[in-house]
Amino acid sequence: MGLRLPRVEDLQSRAHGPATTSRVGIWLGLAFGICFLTGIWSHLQYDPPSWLPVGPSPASLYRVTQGLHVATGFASIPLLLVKLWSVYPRLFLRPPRPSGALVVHLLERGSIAVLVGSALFQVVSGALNVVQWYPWAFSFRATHEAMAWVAIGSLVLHVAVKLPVIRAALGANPDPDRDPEDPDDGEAVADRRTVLRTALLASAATTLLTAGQAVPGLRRVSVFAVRDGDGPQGLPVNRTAEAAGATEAASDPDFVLTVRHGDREVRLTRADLAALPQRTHRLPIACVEGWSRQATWTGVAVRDLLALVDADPGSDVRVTSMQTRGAFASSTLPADWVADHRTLLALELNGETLSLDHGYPCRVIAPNRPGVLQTKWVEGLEVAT
Ligand SMILES: Nc1nc2c(c(=O)[nH]1)N[C@H]1C(S)=C(S)[C@@H](COP(=O)(O)O)O[C@H]1N2
Ligand SMILES: [Mo]
Repeated sequence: MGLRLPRVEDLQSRAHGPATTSRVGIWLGLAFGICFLTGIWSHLQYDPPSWLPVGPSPASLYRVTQGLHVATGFASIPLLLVKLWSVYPRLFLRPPRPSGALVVHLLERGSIAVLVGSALFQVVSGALNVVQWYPWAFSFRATHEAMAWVAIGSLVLHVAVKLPVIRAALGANPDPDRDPEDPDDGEAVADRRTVLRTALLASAATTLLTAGQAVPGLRRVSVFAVRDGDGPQGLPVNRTAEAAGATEAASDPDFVLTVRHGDREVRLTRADLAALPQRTHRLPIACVEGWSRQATWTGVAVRDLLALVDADPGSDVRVTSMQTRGAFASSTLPADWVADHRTLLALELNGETLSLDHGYPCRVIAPNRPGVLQTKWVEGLEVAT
């Protein structure tokens, strides 16, 4: 017996085929759609354009959108795998003979390759970002966003092309591939149900095992969560002072914060900051990696600090930190956030002096902001002109 490439017919199990593919496809499309929209939202929230109706309220909005983004991303993984399994025999379809049909065939295959490639890239790069492993040289954020457009574009094209097949598979006849003449067909339907049930269960399990990092009641269930909710002062730490190379400067007793507005400048020691009127607010840290946690923060409102240098509270403020290594050493607080009295330069967390890893001597905490922009170890605030 000679060796030969398998043919589609060799690989047909009873659960393969459009009925399975379409049903998994609906769940996958839903998860991917939510993941796409919340992802674009996150991208916009990093640097809100003026046309975007987003501000400091509601304070937990980003917590919800980013929690959904990461949860639906993880939910997609088993669905994507099952969907690929349900169609893989088609990889061995032989191209048609007439050359016109061949062009259409190649175009269709090409668009599927782009869709599968970009979808796999999104879930893999997203998952690796969550575990903070960056085995690549490109910018995660820019690439993940660009590929999101490629994936959603090819998905829309794919659904449009397959609409007749999807319609037939899901159409008036609830079990379109059931042939009443064929006694075996009841089993085919049962097989398909098993595959679908397994896909949904695996997807729900993946979500449960990770989503607890954002949903308080689930924390104990979510053994796969990257942040279990533990950390000094009841809050996980994303990057320690040591990792950011901030330990030395941040623990210097001669620390001063500089607040600058044009040529007006005020320098404040930590004792000076503690002597200013203090405000306390309950606000979440909502990391882009999906974990989030509420905490009680006490400190000086950024707008009160601007008043010391006669700056309008409706100004953008550039925040710089003492960090010497890695990204996110600085951020810009947009005017709408600065004007909000809940936007703090925090000195205390959950009733205690900030620990070094949470940003001692002072750090930014603002409502409805991506975690990466809640800058720790702050040494400078400068009104942007
Ligand atoms: N200077 C500085 N601030 C930073 C970071 C950083 O790497 N450097 N990480 C940010 C990220 S990604 C998050 S999620 C929050 C987490 O705050 P926490 O470590 O106090 O929980 O801090 C933010 N502030
Ligand atoms: Mo983060």
